[in-house]
Amino acid sequence: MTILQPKKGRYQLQDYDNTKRTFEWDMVQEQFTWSTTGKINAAYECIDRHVKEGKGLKTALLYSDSHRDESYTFDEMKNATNQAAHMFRRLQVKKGDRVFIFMPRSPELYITLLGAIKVGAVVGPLFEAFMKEAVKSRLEDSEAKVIVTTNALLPRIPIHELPFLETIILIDGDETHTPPYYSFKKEMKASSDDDSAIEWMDLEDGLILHYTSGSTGKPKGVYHVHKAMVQHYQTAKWVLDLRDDDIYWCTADPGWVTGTSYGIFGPWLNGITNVIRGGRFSPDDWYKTIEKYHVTVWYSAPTAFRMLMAAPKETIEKYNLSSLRHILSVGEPLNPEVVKWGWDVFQHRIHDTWWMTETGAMLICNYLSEPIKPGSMGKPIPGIKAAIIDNEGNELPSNEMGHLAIKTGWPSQMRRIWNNEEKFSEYFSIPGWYVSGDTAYKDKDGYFWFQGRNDDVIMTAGERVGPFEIESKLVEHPAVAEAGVIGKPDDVRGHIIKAFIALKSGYEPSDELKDNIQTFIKSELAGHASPKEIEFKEKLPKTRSGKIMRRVLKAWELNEPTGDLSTIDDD
Ligand code: 6R9
Repeated sequence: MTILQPKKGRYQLQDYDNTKRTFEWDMVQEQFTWSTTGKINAAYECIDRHVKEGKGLKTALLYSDSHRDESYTFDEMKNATNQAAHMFRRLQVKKGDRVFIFMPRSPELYITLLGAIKVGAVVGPLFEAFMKEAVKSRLEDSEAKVIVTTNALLPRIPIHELPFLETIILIDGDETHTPPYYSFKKEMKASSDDDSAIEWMDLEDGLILHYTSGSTGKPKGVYHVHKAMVQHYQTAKWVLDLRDDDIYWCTADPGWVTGTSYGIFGPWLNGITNVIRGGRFSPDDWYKTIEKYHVTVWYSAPTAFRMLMAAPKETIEKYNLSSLRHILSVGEPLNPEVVKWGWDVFQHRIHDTWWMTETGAMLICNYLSEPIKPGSMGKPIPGIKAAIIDNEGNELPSNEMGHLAIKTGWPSQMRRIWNNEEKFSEYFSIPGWYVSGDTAYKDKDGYFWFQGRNDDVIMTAGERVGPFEIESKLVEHPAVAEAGVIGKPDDVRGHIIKAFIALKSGYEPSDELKDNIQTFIKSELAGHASPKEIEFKEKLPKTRSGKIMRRVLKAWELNEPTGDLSTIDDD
């Protein structure tokens, strides 16, 4: 596919090259309270700051699910988060305590999360789908003191096995509860909405603890500090291109880092109207949401785009999606086929962004003002240096595959892995660099191309093959909805390529179809890249954030234990 040129217009990052030359992070910090008081609170900067600046009546949150349809102004959010802060204070929450939030998306999730940050707690958001063992291991590891949850999820919290857990706040609790259980409604009613509960923090004080999506093994508690907001704020401007009148929708759940960095901090630090849609994905529901709220900026993930792409053509034709002006993607490689689809159906480029739970915010991105090479993650944001390095830390020439690494010291870089100093230091084993664990190359124009997680790269008959390239080609085949590719050990070739494929509706597995797909890859990509084996599956194992778990495909193949499956999306 050819390069997609930018549309003419004025964007928040108008001159990439010049900004890259002149920008420094300290310039951003200066506009928050930090510059006058030396202290900060990310929740205050998200909400209260805008009220103080006269935007109290602006809509902050547009929430809906199948039962509720509500909207909150910045004024209302300020009062509600202050009340939540007073509630936490009364329940003895102190600066640095871990407060976990375990519930489906709802306004209360956002209110309690920000309220806990207001009193200086380190918040830990958990996907509602986690079962008992997953919940337990995270609460245990973090020594959580408080959990906010719902009656329905309560059976999954083994309270008696968690000595540190002192307080359980039930969103749908009632007057009859006795400690350690508290009713959210009752406690909120008893709380003042003044701002005296706000704890003023240092830039390096704890903000959030995200247990990673686990696409590579046991979940780790990635610890971020308040200073991360500097990068959330700035990338939301440059990359999401947010402006005052935007209606912004990030489809991610706060249980995943995208759902906090860009579902909470990025938009609200910029005072933007934020759409939250509860419930599960369906193409109709998603298009309806864009139409209903006149969404202008939409941040989602390849897995969702692929599902929308697989829906019948008539689905999209029912809706008016003309409000959209900017579409972005994160979480997995964005197949060129998906970019092409986006261009055809929305007349917009889909902008890929690359980052990780550990990096806290976007690092390599495509921008409205820059050309896009479909299949590439784009170029580093101003203020960070990304490179492809070898095992010794030498930078590799363009087009050579190696470790994707970042020069250390960006604002939203993780500061610790909770309780795991050793794991933390593994990321920094090459002095001066953060080593991401992803393999990539950089082309002569400075664009980065994702090749795979380090352990996903396949060596077959002496050739190094990135699974992503083959998967992208596979999904171009008319019968293929999704594909996951692994290397299967082989005595002769080292590894052979095996593809797991979910078919689009209307197609049935058959040997002819296998042949046809293999021939397709041979003629379109390369003989050595064609999967020697193909297995059809109803669906592929994916994390809740939509990443294909190649680790699980490998374990299936080798009849090995699949390891930690707490983050698998199995409904
Ligand atoms: C934000 C997030 C991080 C891993 C990362 C990489 C993969 C993310 C990507 C991408 C290709 C992109 N990843 N964005 N791969 N292109 N644009 O996803 O965080 O859940 O921690 O995952 O996801 O492998 O290392 P997290």
